[in-house]
Amino acid sequence: MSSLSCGIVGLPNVGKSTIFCALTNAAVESANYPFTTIEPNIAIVDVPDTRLDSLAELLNSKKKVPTTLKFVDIAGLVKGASKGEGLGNKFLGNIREVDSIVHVLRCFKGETTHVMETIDPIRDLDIISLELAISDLQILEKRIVKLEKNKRGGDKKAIEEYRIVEGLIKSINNNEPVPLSKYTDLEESRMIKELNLISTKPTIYILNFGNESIDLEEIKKLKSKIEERKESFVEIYGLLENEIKDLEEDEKKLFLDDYNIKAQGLSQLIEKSYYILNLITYYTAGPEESRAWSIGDQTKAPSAAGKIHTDFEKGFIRAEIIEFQDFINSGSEEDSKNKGLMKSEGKEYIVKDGDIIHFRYNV
Ligand SMILES: Nc1nc2c(ncn2[C@@H]2O[C@H](COP(=O)(O)OP(=O)(O)O)[C@@H](O)[C@H]2O)c(=O)[nH]1
Ligand SMILES: [Mg+2]
Repeated sequence: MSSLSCGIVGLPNVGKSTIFCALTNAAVESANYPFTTIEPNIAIVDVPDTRLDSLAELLNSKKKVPTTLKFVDIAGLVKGASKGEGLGNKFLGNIREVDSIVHVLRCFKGETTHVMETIDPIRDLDIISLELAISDLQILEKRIVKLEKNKRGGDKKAIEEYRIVEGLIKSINNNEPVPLSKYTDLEESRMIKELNLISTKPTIYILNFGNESIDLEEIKKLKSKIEERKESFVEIYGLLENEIKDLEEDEKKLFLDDYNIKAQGLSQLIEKSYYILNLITYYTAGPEESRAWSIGDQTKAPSAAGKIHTDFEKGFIRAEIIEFQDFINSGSEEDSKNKGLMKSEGKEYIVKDGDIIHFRYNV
């Protein structure tokens, strides 16, 4: 099973690797994957899921398998990366391969040097966004030259794609978010997907605080800038969370209370990263194993079944579904069934977040 990936990006010395390290070694590390740190810079972490916890507890499941996300610690980009500065092209290539972007902004002060000398996360955000945008523009401009030729030959597809690429160039040039919702047509969204643009990947920002951080006024400005971009952020004390990762839960809590930090940023980061990927979760549940499966929003039952095994999709007959709350209230599959709370759905059924599913198939 492959997990979707989140690439951690930002300038050098903003705390990316510290956050990555806290992620890989924290309690959230996936117990179901023996080598969670596949390569030094790739880690698979469990997505916290209270619904799965309840199911596994109710059914006394021997095994509990949450969904996972892959985090990739991408080396720091610098100003001029899109022109190849500081191995920029290689790192930009790595960013092109991930499904979403986690952009770390340094809000902590301290002795660690900063490539731009001063601590200014708004400036940093602009520097990185600009490099990412230029890198996308380079791809789009190459593409448009090619399309121009095919367009002259009267190729209908080329004419259509030309129109899309032109629109994308315009939005990126204007420093606007790419209006993905405008391209609802299946063919349009396929064309856009194939371009693999960084600008079309969902982004989440990490405001990385420390013992000493930038002042409240600046934090406020930064937050509203991110909100203007219609993107979201998580506040993290990266170094601190990395230091307390091995403590017991109650010790951790004491520590965080001491610093007056409410929730742990790391778990928030994982939850939000999952959310922005537009994923929903369905469950299979039983005494042997309770398991969470992630699928895209609007996925039909056979394709959801295919996540478990290709045979489930090929031989799909029907899906027997109990909604999460009904299952919990009834206490078991049997009791839900007896109360008439189990629905039988066919090939056209669109799986909903929280469905507990038993697939019937035939091979
Ligand atoms: N004072 C302080 N130092 C930090 C914090 N986070 C990271 N650092 C230090 O900054 C340096 C660079 O951190 P690192 O995570 O390697 O940054 P990266 O280059 O973005 O991967 C290291 O020496 C860290 O110990 C923080 O919150 N506060
Ligand atoms: Mg690093």
